[in-house]
Amino acid sequence: MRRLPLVAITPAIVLSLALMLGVPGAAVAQDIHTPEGHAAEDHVIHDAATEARLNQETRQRSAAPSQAAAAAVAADPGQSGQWGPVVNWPVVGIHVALLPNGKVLAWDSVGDAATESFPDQTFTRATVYDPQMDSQTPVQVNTGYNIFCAGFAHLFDGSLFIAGGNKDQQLNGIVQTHLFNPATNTWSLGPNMAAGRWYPSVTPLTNGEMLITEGGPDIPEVRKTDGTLRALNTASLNLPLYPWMDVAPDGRVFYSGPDPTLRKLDPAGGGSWQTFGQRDGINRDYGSHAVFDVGKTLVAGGGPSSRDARVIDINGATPQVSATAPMAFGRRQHNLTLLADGTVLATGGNSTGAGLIDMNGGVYNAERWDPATGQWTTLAAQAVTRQYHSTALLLPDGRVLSSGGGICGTCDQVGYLAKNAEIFSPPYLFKKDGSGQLAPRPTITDAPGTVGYGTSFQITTPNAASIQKVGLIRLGSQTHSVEMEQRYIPLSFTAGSGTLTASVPANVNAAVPGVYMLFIVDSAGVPSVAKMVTLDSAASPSPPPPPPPASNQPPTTSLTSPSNGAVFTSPVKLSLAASASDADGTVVRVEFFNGTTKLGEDTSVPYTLQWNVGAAGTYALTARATDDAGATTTSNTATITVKKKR
Ligand SMILES: [Cu+2]
Repeated sequence: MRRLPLVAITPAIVLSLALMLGVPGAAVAQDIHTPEGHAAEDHVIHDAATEARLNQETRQRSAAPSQAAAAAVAADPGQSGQWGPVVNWPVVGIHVALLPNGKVLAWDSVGDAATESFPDQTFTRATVYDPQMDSQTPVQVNTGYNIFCAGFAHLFDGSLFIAGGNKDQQLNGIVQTHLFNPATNTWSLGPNMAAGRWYPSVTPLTNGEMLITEGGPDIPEVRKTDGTLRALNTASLNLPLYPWMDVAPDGRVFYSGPDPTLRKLDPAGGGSWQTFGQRDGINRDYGSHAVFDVGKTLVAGGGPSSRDARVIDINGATPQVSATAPMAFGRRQHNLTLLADGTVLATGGNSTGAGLIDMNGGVYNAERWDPATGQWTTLAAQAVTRQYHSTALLLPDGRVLSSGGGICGTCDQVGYLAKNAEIFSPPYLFKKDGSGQLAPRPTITDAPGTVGYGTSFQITTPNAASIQKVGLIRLGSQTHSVEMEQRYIPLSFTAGSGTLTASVPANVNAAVPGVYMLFIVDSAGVPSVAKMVTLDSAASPSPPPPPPPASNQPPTTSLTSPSNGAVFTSPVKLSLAASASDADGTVVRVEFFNGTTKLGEDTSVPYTLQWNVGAAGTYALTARATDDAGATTTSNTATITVKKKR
């Protein structure tokens, strides 16, 4: 075995070495960090019969390691959870989004064989899966485009906005944007982007706009609420494919990875970036992230199949990164998914650093991270290895849909295709008495369909007295290990008789407006089935009137010379002097008066004036100061007498 020289080895170098040296069972031929390398990696041509064989082969080759992994954890589903059967699907679950009706929209590309083997790229295979009926409804994209490798997230009304896709057999990006209407299961085209995008991220913004980042041109674009696009011309920045972008409590968009440099994008106007420090020393290429609380992100795995996990807190001015327990397994090509109780589930991936797929390195056990303890718990093993092009999505009933995998050159070289899905029931759904029976669940009898920010709302439930947690989870949109929008919002609440009164955060950035799943969790840790609730800023109480502009304080001034009552003999050259200051600004001038007659002025300290007095008489002298806001103050009066020379 060759030893590496003892030099400083960065994670990036480790990863590169892993890619160069390869790992048994893993075929890695391309640098998948670049769009070109990725396209080359995906380039494979084979027929439907081969695909069917691969699908079977993957299941067969997963069987033994899956069983070994299952044997390593308690069989009691109350401790380890439970995986449902593997069910064949009409598409590979490469892109999945939960719809407001509780169904799942999923799509892949143009066929079972590799995308680039098909000259016809004018459609996309897509399905709406109903987890309650376990049924599929074909919803093929019929706009004339393939939305393979697009970015997507929900608009305020729960419909889906999709940016980019696959243009041709060379795997170029498309300029088209799409909309999916879940009420009618129909697709439509939106405006064209400035250039084609393939592997972009889409991020819902607080004001209803949708941010489109990377996957092609470095200038982000924003879908405005009127449906047209604007470019962030002053925010051009090269970032990795499918960047991890989530709205921060301050309204900017936080970039948490996959590369280690933390950043924020202000999408207002032409856009601007702020760069912070490094998250950690790991380039978390094909790692995953989850926004598990307001302004708090968990990142885990990625790069060389790291076990490492970190928490990033962006509630302050500067991101604070803290360590948390590492996963039990190193993972890459896995998925992090929020669970109904605000914990985080890790599923799938490989532990050997393989770029896309290692049939001998699959991680079959799920793991659950609890933010309250910072610890991971190893859970039951799924039946099929799920690595590149696999996804995981929280369902409204608290289970997790784990689907997809395959469709790439390396995948075919090693016999990997997972055109199927399996559903995980987390331990919270089972009794803790070892019986393996489902636990009784708290129920939401009623809750409003729309709530505003900074308001309270009533949740009707017969379980009010036992509820320990109330939270909102935004509908998920996941592909390529990247969750584009899911986030957990804990709600404070009080329990009454048969009702809970829950409070929605006042900060609209904490929970971007749109459709959320409302979960209540009882004292046994069992979650309800979710009720869909729309967070609507327009339904919020009218904001308090803006504070009046800070009122200007007038300057102060005092006539210091001559003194009151002074007597002079004419002719005399009088020296007038005044002091003046302004607490909230500057003094711009001091004028000197005899009665109402201005004698002259001075604009700088010391404020003085020479005044030649010829005529005898009594004079009432004042100074008047003016500040930078135009306010004036008149000084004390010095009454002086000038006598005639005898
Ligand atoms: Cu891909």
